[in-house]
Amino acid sequence: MRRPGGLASIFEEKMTVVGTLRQVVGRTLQSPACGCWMSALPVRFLGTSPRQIPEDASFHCASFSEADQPRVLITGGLGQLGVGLANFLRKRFGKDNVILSDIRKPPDHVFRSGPFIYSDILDYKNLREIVVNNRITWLLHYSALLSAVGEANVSLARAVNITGFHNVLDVAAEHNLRLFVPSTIGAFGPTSPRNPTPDLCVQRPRTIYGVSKVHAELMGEYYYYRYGLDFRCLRYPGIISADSQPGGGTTDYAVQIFHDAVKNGKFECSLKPSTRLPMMYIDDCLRATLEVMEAPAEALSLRTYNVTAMSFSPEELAQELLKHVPEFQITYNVDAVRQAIADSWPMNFDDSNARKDWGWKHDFDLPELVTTMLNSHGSDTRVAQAN
Ligand code: AKB
Repeated sequence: MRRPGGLASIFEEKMTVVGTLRQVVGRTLQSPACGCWMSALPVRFLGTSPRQIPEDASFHCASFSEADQPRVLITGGLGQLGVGLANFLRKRFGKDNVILSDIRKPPDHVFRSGPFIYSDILDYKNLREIVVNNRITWLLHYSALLSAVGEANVSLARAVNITGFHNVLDVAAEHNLRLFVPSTIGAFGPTSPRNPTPDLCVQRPRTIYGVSKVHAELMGEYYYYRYGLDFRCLRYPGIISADSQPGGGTTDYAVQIFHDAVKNGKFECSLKPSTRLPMMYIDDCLRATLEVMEAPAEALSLRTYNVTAMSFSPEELAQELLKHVPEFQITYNVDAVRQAIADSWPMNFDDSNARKDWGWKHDFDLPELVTTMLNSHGSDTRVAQAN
């Protein structure tokens, strides 16, 4: 807000801003983690969206007492991971402390399993109202278009993955939330080292999905250094789950193969037999997410970590499946868009920093994954007959 006082005072004000910015930039470049000193700054001059950052805002690392249970909001809750994540977090923090949200109507079992509300991340006021009315302290932001579907609808992917994320980021900063955003192996590209891919290296993805995720990683880290926002981010590999289907990803074949193997005994794969990608079973993914959210701030040397559990190709997965379903057949009908995406992604992911800093350790390797996935497809299947 501008004070009255004519041109002279505007000039004075600008000079103060320039001076303050010089100090801030100096300190930002030197200053490590906490960022609590930011509370002294005239933030109204610094944010790009003054509507979203009040004059008297003070940004601290955590706004809730650590003894309290967090009040959690999950956006994009009806995607592949949201419902499982809500159930997992509810076991830990209590049913009513975890709110699932989406723009779609939830199925009955989801609606009955705990709080569900409408939230549209493209509507800043709607998001803010939810955060305020429900006293949210943790926001886990899962709304996004995935890699293959993003290429088919770039403008929607840009709106949801980038514009929507800006709203989330500003609401999180304004209300001192701990913000989790999933990133992905898709945040790397053909010029990144692919075997293995470390946390810090060249990131030049060639999909709108990847570009939006690099953007989220950088903006989140910027808000952390700049405003002390407690931003935490994991780069997920392909996530494999039995109960929920992914929508429009390049790694989706590794989920679909189980459905088709159990139902029909055969599967047509959209990637070449030797296409190696990092993967993880959903239980490991949910646990990694909670662990990084609960990690003490001083343990985190990074704000964005690679995490992985295993790495395999379609032919290796098919070999493992054959041990349980001897009549299983895989054929290949390569989708050029998905193949080009997969060929630009990491083959193996280096997650040693996550293991060192906050003790990340996966439980499920390839044999364990295949057994668990087949078992969760029920006992009246070909799998049971094969066993
Ligand atoms: C996709 O394939 O797009 C996602 C991912 C690896 O981020 N599953």
